[in-house]
Amino acid sequence: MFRKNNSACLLLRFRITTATAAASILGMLVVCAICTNHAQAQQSFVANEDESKVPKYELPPLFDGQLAESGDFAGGWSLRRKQLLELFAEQMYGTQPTGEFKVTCKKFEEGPSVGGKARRQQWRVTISRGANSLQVALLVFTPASATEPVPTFLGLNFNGNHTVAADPEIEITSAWCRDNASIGVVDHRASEQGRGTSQGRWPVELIVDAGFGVATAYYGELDPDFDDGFENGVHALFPEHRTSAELQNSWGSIAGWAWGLSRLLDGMEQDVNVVDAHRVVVIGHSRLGKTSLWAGATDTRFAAVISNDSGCGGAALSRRAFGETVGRINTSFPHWFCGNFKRYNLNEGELPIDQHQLISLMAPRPVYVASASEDLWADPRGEFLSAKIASTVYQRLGSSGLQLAEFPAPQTASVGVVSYHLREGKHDINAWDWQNYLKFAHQIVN
Ligand code: GTR
Repeated sequence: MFRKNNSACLLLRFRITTATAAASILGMLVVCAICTNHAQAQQSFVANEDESKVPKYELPPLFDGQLAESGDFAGGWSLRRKQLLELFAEQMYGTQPTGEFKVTCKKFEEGPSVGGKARRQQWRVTISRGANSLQVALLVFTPASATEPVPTFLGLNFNGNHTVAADPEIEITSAWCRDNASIGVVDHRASEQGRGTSQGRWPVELIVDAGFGVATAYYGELDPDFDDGFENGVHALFPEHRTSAELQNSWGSIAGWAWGLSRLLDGMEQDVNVVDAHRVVVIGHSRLGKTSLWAGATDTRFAAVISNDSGCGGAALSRRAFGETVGRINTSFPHWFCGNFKRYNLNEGELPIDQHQLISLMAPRPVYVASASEDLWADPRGEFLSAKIASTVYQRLGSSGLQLAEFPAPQTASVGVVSYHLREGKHDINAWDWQNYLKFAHQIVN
């Protein structure tokens, strides 16, 4: 009996050892493959900007034939949506933590702005977990004439709240900023010189004149945008959820910023009573457009979603490999996505998902995908196609899809439940973009 047990034990140990060895060899092979792909992606990357060189590709389906035929599309779609959301979290953006946390919100400043047209409020949003906490300044402008809470745009900014408007009362962030002498950032510290330098991207007057509010926070206060092994920002609140050799599906920075947008929405819901938290449009440009899409997908409290020039990892189809590619983005910004996403460097065809499915996760809420004609790095056509293809889900849910049949000429905007525009010009967000976003946002007002 003893012997038998002993040999069973030995056998078990042998099996475990063999399994462990096999797993580590497999692990090493996977790591090697990732490294090789990584190295290849790094070596002399030349972006394809020639439509005729886009590889042949087949997109993963929005839903299967069974759901298409079923009499209960909405019911089936909610299950399929959950499945897609999980795939995006597992394979691309990384899962968000499940641990408990607390959000509190305290107003620290208020006054008139924009020549008296706007009311400015500054709130300190504190996200805490046990003894640790993180503070983010939320800047809110609402029309001075508003007598009730207003529908509001919420988006993160790149360089600090003080860059959003030339308003001397706006607090200058003390968080880490990317060095940029032209806006007064030296030794990673922002300064007075940056005040108002991003105002072209935040036309506060236009927005409040249209009866909307606009709220923003500096993305670096949620998570500094450099590869720090997820030691700081929101990641530091959940050390058990940090990316490690075992945890390759854990949240990257884009997921961190998106999670932060949800916490700002928590704060707005709880305390910021000048805004209507049921009518918040989440918006973002470029990497922050990728972020607004992931925020809109993971948090259906956002009433509508706008992605401006979000490109690779945002609205653009990864399989087209046009402009910035998966390999390139993972090499330049290894902290943006989860570890698993690196498996798809130079290997987009193996992705179980693609970005048209991300757009479909907004349905039936209004979604706006926008591109700029000279922003080939972000693949305008790939962004358009995502919105166009995702429209099927909107239609099946009884709403309407994108009204444009073909990729349009520059300066064309099609504004509806699924909206798309191609602005003439470069990678940026400007007043023309916002004029269309305001038209779009009117549909959530009534
Ligand atoms: C680029 C990056 C893009 C885009 C952009 C931005 O360097 O390749 O994916 O996100 O930055 O955020 O401005």
